[in-house]
Amino acid sequence: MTATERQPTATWSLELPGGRRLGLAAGRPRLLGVVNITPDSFSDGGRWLAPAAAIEQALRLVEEGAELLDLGAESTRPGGGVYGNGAAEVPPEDELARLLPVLEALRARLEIPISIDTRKAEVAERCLAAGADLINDVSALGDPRMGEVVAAAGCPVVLMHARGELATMQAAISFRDVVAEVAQELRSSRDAGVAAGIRREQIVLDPGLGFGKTGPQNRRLLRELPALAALGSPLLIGASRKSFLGEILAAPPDDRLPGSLAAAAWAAAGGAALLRVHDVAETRRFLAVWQAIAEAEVAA
Ligand code: HH2
Repeated sequence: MTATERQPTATWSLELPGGRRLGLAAGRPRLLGVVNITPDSFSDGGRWLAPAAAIEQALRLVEEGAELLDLGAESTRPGGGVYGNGAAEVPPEDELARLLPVLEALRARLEIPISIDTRKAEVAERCLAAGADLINDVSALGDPRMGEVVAAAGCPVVLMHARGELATMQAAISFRDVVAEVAQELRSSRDAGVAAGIRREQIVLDPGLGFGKTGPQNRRLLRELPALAALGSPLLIGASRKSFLGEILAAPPDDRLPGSLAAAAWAAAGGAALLRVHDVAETRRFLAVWQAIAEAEVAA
């Protein structure tokens, strides 16, 4: 094998509710379009809070090439760093009041998988009953009932790495070897999911860029993603518009696209299977060229 030859690609087939399937491949990431139905998300808080605005934004992202949608109704921007005290906690009934009208309208119109970005088992359960396909849990089963809810639905789940509480996690960051420790803690989260009755093949792992990590630690995780890909589960990467890109570019969240694209390239090269992005059209076009170059030797 020459230095430029590609390794065989790892693939997965996740089972969605209703017997549908979601095929994933390492290094050929599918795009998960972010719809923040929140007043306070770090990059677009308040823009899509009204159901009609959120629905329109979701349909636009699908038009632009999103292959999945990620609906969230509670900002998770961490406290203790650039975001001050971090996001306010949202009671489950408020989270559901924001999510359900949008989810129901989109479910009636779209076939593509819809993920719910929530840390609460009650919210996950109600949304799965209303037609959601998978759960994106940034607390990796922090709610003691989440494992049971996901296992009962049989749906896929994203388990994201984070340490400590959202409100303070940027304040006391301490890793000796961020890549090794995140890998070890993701493995433990996956084991906990399996112990709760979730099938291992339904678990997606995410290093949680920006969650309790410094800029250099986020960058190291991206550069050394193959070490996390070696865990054998599909990887989701959420780097889009994050402050570790902004601190290099000296740019506000809506002016970080070049950084988001650089991160997307590293994520794809490192074996990501899913990218969570705000700028779907641009990322789609960027990755089309990146992919064509990456696979040139196969076609030429
Ligand atoms: N990042 C955010 C939210 N959810 N989920 C996963 N799996 N991975 C991530 O990196 C991730 C995530 C933060 O981004 P955003 O939703 O745009 O902002 P906010 O949390 O302020 O709503």
